[in-house]
Amino acid sequence: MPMRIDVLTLFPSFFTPLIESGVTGRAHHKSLWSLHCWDPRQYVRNVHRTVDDRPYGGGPGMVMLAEPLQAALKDAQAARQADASTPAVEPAASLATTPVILLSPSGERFTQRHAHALVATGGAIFVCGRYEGIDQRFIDQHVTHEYSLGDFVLSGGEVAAMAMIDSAARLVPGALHSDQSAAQDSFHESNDGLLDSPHYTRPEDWQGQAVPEVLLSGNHRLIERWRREQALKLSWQRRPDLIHAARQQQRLSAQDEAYLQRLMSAKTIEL
Ligand code: 9D3
Repeated sequence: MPMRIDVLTLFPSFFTPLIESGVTGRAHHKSLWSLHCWDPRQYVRNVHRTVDDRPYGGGPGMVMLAEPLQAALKDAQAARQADASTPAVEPAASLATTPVILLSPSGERFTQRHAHALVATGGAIFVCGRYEGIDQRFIDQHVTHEYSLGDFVLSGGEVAAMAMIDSAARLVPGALHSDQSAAQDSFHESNDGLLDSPHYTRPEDWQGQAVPEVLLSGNHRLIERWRREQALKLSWQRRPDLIHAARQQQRLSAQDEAYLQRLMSAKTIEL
């Protein structure tokens, strides 16, 4: 199922790297997904092409007008509808079920689970805010989901939208060279939601630093166990929440628990 992404943005040029470069660029070239940007400014008739105005009630900054955003949204929805009624595209990408996602610092934190959901729905329409924000009435009328990248301040929604689109586009079937790469990622289900273990390549000795011996052993069971323990150790050190989540989902074996026990009782973390 080809995924279709539509973006409402005052800065369409931000998004070109996604379709030109890297994994997402190659997948786009293979028509595994498509990207369509809609600039609200193009829907304003006055000479200044005004897309913002001063906030009612006063205060700093400007607020994006509802009307140009709605006009852009209508065209995006109509284009998706036309796309969905061509035989090549699955009906799953239809208007009624298409999420309208607002990028917002007040939104729910975006995770790998949301990236998978984006692929499953056949894409979404992203709404990027600039200035202090968007007229709440547009949000109330049209937005179905609000997502944030995390607790830091961006200049607008574009960079957040790019991150989310990137995370979804690389999951589209056929986008990655091997299905194993996605499966070994941090946060992916088959890594039980743990952080990734460290990676090494040539040379065997780099500036006096050796590659861990086990990786040169050729013993694949031993290597697998070492990587699992590295993932457990790193997650325990940096993201104990991921250990707790994996335990709650019963994704930690008796062997994993024994290793974690040794970690917690060790005076140093050389294990
Ligand atoms: C003064 C209050 N600010 C809210 C924290 C105003 C404000 C800051 C930044 C309003 C909008 C923005 C622009 N940010 C986004 O549009 C945004 C965002 C972000 O800033 N951080 C993390 N995720 C996201 S998703 C969209």
